[in-house]
Amino acid sequence: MAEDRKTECEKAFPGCTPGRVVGEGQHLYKVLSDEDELLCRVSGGFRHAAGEKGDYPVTGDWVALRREGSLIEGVLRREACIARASAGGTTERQILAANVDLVFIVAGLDGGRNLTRRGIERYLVMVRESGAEAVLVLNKLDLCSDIVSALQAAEEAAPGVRQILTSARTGDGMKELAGVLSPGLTGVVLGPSGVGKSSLINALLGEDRLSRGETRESDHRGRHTSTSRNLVFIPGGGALIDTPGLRELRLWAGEASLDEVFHDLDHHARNCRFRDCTHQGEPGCAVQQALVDGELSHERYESYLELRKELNYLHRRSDEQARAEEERRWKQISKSVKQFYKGKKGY
Ligand SMILES: Nc1nc2c(ncn2[C@@H]2O[C@H](COP(=O)(O)OP(=O)(O)OP(=O)(O)O)[C@@H](O)[C@H]2O)c(=O)[nH]1
Ligand SMILES: [Zn+2]
Repeated sequence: MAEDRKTECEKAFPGCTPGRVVGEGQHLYKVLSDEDELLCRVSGGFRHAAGEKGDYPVTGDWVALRREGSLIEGVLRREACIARASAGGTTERQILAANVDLVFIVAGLDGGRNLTRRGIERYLVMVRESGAEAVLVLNKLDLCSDIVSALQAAEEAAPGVRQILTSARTGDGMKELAGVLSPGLTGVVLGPSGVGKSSLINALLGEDRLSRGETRESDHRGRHTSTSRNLVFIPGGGALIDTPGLRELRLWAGEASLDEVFHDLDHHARNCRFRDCTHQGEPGCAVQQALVDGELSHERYESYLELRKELNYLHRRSDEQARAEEERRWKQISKSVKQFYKGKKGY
């Protein structure tokens, strides 16, 4: 148990003990403390104080626990969080995992749709936004017929990002993977369904803790089997959070994270004539020049534009929502004021 969490917990929530959320279900949280693992709910006070969904605990959170009644009284300070834009009507930040140091982005080397450059780039923007460190795990090495091309594609999509080749089936690369996750660190495993996230975690655990689905041989896609997020401890190493395959990864990130992931493009963009150059035909655009000179690939450029378009849309949407919310609040206030004066007249 981290000592600083104890101090923090005692200060903010006297009488409570700190614990870590190791699993989530409907309104239920599995919380591990120094003593044991408890199935908890949030307290009435917590619910009262909580504003939005994002205030509720997620896997990886440190929480203040009141043991009598198994109640969570509060969420302790969060470090790097992995988040995406929620699916559905309103656009909100949805936290998938909290207090994360490392993110293992898993891709499959078995062809099909398991190693797409766009997919990797999207995850990288997500990780950059969180502040955690990304590690690219290229799994199913045993099924790969052209390792050189696969590595080249991965390097193009994720320049400068650490890569580890693994096979959960044969055990290749597992030592290197385990070595990255030192004791005290928390990692999260992200990637599309069927790339072998659960298999990798099981191989690290040395047992079959998480259920596995069988891949349909015909289309390389695994069935969606994992249902909730779990945090497990790797023997002799750190902790790992398993997420269900993210089918719909809608980004929640700022422009800066995009520019950092596309630092190769951004490097050219600094020489554009106009500071607000969109790199889509303005005169004196250094990005266009880099494309002509072959210093930047068209594929990379297209990826960048696509992700930027998505982020612009996200930012517009959340601005609109914020404005609508503000308007609604003011209407509510002026209504209350009117009612107040109406009431006064009656006296
Ligand atoms: N040949 C081979 N098969 C693997 C490897 N890793 C995983 N698999 C198989 O791929 C399929 C999917 O593996 P899972 O571990 O369930 O994949 P997942 O990413 O956790 O999938 P979701 O739970 O749906 O997100 C299973 O049939 C595994 O046995 C590997 O390194 N080599
Ligand atoms: Zn430009």
